[in-house]
Amino acid sequence: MVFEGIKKAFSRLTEDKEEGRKLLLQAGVSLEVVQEIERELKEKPLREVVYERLKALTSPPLDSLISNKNAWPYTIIFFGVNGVGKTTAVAKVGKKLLDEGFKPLIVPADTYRAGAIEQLEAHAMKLNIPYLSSRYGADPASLAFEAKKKNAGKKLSVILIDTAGRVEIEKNLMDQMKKIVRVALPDLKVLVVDALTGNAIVKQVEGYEEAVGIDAFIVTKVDADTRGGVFLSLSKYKKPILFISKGQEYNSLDQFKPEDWVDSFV
Ligand SMILES: Nc1nc2c(ncn2[C@@H]2O[C@H](COP(=O)(O)OP(=O)(O)OP(=O)(O)O)[C@@H](O)[C@H]2O)c(=O)[nH]1
Ligand SMILES: [Mg+2]
Repeated sequence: MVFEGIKKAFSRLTEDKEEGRKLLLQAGVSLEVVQEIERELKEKPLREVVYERLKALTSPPLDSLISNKNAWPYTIIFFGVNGVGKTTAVAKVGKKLLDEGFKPLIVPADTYRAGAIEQLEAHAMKLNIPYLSSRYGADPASLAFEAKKKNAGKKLSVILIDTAGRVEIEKNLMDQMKKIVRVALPDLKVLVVDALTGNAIVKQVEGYEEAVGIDAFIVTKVDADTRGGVFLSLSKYKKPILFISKGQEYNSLDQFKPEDWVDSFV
């Protein structure tokens, strides 16, 4: 993948600052990151600036995070705005864990959107991953609690909690998210973001960070992204990308490797 817009922007930045800046914003790089990059370019060559930013997004592999934990179940919660790919990501991570010998349990804690429970159950059944039975209107925090109780002390167990899509400014829904996190006490809080989002990513990250805190990102729809700005925008937050998702297939979940990506940008 080559991000032409960003490449062009970087090559323009030295000759025509305004034009370069505009192109970076168009490529989905947040204004703050554009300004940070401009400052860094006074000190370091472009390739280094970009590589260091991408490197800051590297995550340890998921299995190492889980293995280091003495007390299972290791609990991962997935949240984010509507339609970004949370439910699909839960299924894909579940499959990865199952393939690696862990014992995932899927928790359909989106008890809000019509069809959400069946959607996740269908994935779980197809993949042979156990799931907690859920019903619409049920309290997501109670579901998470039940899942933890069920798996207390079970070796290699990992609980994957799917949650309803919610925009960071919806106060009631964000309060509910806080409650789920308070009760589930997740080991890993994952904000799922869509690579195509553009500048709205800033509000999403900052809204969720303020409400519940974020440990890592999953970036979805990378297969459909021709701009690449999302990676640079996320680099501001000093949090890792746990996975990138590159399609609808279950095995389209990859580790983010900065060395594979730097040539896409410079
Ligand atoms: N091309 C592409 N499509 C994806 C990817 N991940 C998810 N999708 C698609 O995006 C759509 C939404 O995915 P979901 O997993 O339902 O998203 P969600 O965040 O759970 O949505 P809500 O629960 O409604 O908030 C589906 O059609 C998925 O197949 C990806 O990496 N690439
Ligand atoms: Mg969903």
